[in-house]
Amino acid sequence: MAQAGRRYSHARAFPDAFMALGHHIFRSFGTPMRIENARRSVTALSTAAVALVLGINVASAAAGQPSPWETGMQEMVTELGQSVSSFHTYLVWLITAICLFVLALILVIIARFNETKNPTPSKTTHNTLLEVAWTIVPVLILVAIAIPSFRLLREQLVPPQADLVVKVTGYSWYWGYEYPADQGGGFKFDSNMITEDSARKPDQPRLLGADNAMVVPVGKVVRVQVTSADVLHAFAMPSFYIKIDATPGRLNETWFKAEKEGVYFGQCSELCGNGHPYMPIEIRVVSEQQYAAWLTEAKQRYASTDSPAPTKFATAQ
Ligand SMILES: [Cu+2]
Repeated sequence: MAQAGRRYSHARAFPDAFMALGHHIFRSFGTPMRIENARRSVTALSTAAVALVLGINVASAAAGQPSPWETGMQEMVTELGQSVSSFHTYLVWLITAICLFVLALILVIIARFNETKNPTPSKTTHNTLLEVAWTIVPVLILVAIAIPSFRLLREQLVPPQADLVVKVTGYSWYWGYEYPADQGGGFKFDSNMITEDSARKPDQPRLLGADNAMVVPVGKVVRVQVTSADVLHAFAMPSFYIKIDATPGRLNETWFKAEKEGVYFGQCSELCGNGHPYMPIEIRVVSEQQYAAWLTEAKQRYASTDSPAPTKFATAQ
């Protein structure tokens, strides 16, 4: 479908789903259609409409980074992210149903109770059953939203027992990562955006690739402690469904458990100054063996002589 849309020269100007929709409408006016064609068009139309409604990109969204004309969320690689993504879809369906219901009511009113059809309006002012119903039904809808919503919020805000703690510090305008010594680390390093196109690895998109990535093992609970050394920043990784403020003088905390190995990209998400768009976050999720190898290598590469005492994260607050 997305391919069909791209045949037009102005295809780039609209999201794929929208183009596909336009393409099929255009075709249905332009040529006499046979029944199968009509049926196929209806299927394509409804698929495009559903894609638009659900915010799903017809050209599927890639994990770890944004893709052109993506309208939905990035593919989630944490269980929490997947739950939130499903919750989002559930809400869109709910909102759609409510909108269609209200639209239907308005249309009925326009058709049946206009001045011509209904010249002498009824003087009814109260209807107990109706009034109870339109109070209770919205309450039930809100409860149906609140229960899964608070469950997800709790899951997000109460971190499980961590396998690994990483301290992240926002600077103007780069990130610093610190791995505690009692977990095989004992080093810290800075992570800057790679500015030279030629210096980027093939899997690093422009403006998102960092010279030193944060590396974590797959399937482990990683607790991220976030602070800032100067102004407000925010540590955000869309594929993990995390975003938390980096505030000077305060230690914030979030967590994730990445289920899939890969390279994931995020950005500072608090307007922090003129370098704000140039402080990407790159997280490489690797196997445990690769992580162990990286730890050994990182300890030598980032060996620092200025702070021999290991950082005590437990007392950092
Ligand atoms: Cu920032």
